[in-house]
Amino acid sequence: MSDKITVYGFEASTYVRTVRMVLAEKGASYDLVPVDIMAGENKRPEHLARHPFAKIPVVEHGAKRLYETSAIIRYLNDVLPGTSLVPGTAMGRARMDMGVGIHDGYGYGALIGLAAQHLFPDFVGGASEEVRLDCLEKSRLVLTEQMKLRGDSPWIAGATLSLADLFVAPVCFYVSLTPDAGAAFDVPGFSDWWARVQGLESYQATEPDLG
Ligand SMILES: N[C@@H](CCC(=O)N[C@@H](CS)C(=O)NCC(=O)O)C(=O)O
Repeated sequence: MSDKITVYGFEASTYVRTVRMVLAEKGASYDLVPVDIMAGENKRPEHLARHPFAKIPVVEHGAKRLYETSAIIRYLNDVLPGTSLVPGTAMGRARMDMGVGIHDGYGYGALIGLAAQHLFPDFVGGASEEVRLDCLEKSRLVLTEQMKLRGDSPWIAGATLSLADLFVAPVCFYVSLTPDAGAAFDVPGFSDWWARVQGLESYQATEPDLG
């Protein structure tokens, strides 16, 4: 495959990191074009032309352009050589899809909401004890359910790393930087999985430089 890959986003974004972790797992090279959401660059006309809902990431592969992280990473997994990040069984794929669905539907808001209370409260309308406690409770529920999906397996969807793990890991990174990490992560099975994630080269290579 010779088409160049371009990722529009910035390295502090968890969804962008998910895409970058997939690219790292596949050993693919790419260009990262900065779109700083903290500076509102995602709302500028040139980015709205790429993503009408003003989000990052957007990925271009040659002449093809994609947005929505789950679609992007499914596509990258299919077209790039290397170990597949999608399980080979129907139940494995269902577990992965549940993990991704839990993350998109409930997990991202809860975990980033919790991290934001400590790390960037101004970006979410200011710190609020009520919001912090609500996000903490929801984060624990989400991580409990992700770990129930994992069961006795090393990874969320089974024996091998999948796209579900790569969705959940970047938001956990932010929570790990907060004083609520102990309470949020104190759910059955989390510590094993988290240690495994932190050992991934793709996780280490994409850690954002927060200055
Ligand atoms: N549904 C989108 C969500 C992406 C998303 O929420 N990205 C965040 C950064 S991690 C963003 O662009 N936020 C900018 C904003 O909401 O203004 C996807 O799956 O790609």
